[in-house]
Amino acid sequence: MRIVVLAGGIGGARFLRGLKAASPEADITVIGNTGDDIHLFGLKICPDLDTVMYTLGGGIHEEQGWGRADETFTVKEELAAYGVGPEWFGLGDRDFATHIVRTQMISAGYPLSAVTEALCARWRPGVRLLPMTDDRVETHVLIDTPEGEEDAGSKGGRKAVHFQEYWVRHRAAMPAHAVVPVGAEHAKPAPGVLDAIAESDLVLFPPSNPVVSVGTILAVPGIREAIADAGVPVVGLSPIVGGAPVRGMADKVLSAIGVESSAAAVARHYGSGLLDGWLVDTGDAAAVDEVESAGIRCRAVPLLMTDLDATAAMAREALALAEEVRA
Ligand code: FO1
Repeated sequence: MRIVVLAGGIGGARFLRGLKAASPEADITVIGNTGDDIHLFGLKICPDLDTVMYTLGGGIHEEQGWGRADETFTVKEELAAYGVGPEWFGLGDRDFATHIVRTQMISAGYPLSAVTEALCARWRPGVRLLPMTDDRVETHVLIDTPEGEEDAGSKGGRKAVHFQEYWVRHRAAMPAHAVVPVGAEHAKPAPGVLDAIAESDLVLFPPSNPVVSVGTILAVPGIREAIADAGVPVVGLSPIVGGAPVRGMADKVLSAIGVESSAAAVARHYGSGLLDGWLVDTGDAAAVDEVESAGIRCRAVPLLMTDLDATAAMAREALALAEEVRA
């Protein structure tokens, strides 16, 4: 069974652990979001690719869902001692090595897809991890200019900040007026992405952020069309449970694109042109009829990834719904 999974950060990576447990013989290709990428201290950082690689490779900081376990922050402290910021993005010493190797390889001319393959040779995540594109795409968020932060980028009392600044520095505390994957319109799918979709037996949308993770991957020209035309079941799992994101702040970016934070609204946002099946949490069983009336097969099952068994059960439900749709 060849499965393609469009994954963002923490939710996507945790779901993949369950999928591997539920279907150990499956050949899984992960198309990873790179819109969260940020350049700091002269290094290219790929949060969503690293979260998948560390989570499946056994190096993740489990409670955080990002960064390495057993971290120290000596380099970060020394940078701060030189007054070199930003301090709000927590890069640990072990994590720095990943970004140094990545940046070194990119500077030597390797595309991000080759770099990711090289890093995964160490971590052995047990899936093929492809960046959505080798081109530079960085999500920016339009916010009201914070007090005293007017700068050249400010216009009409608003400014665009890098997604990580909005997400980590500001904790998404203020409304996002727009979310823009800068560069997406000129980006090409990375080598292997379109082939993996065309040759797949199933495409899954894990409970990742529908705007800044799955949405960003779908914004790369050609990917949405390839999935819609693949002629295989496309099944998603709602990241919204009981009207709120299980983790993270997806509601903030959903409102930016005018989508309410509900399991049914996210399914409708993806649309029946893309989605064949949608899993909602048992607490959202009332949404099943609404989703089905949108032409998307829907089931209510437990969707909280409380542990590996719970996540594997969710993955099995998604595989079962895919077979129901395929029939
Ligand atoms: N998230 C935080 O909330 N605080 C941090 O300081 C932080 C640092 C960080 C460093 C490397 C990395 O790969 C991820 C990091 N994240 C941090 C998480 C990151 O913002 C999110 O994982 C994704 O961008 C959203 O899925």
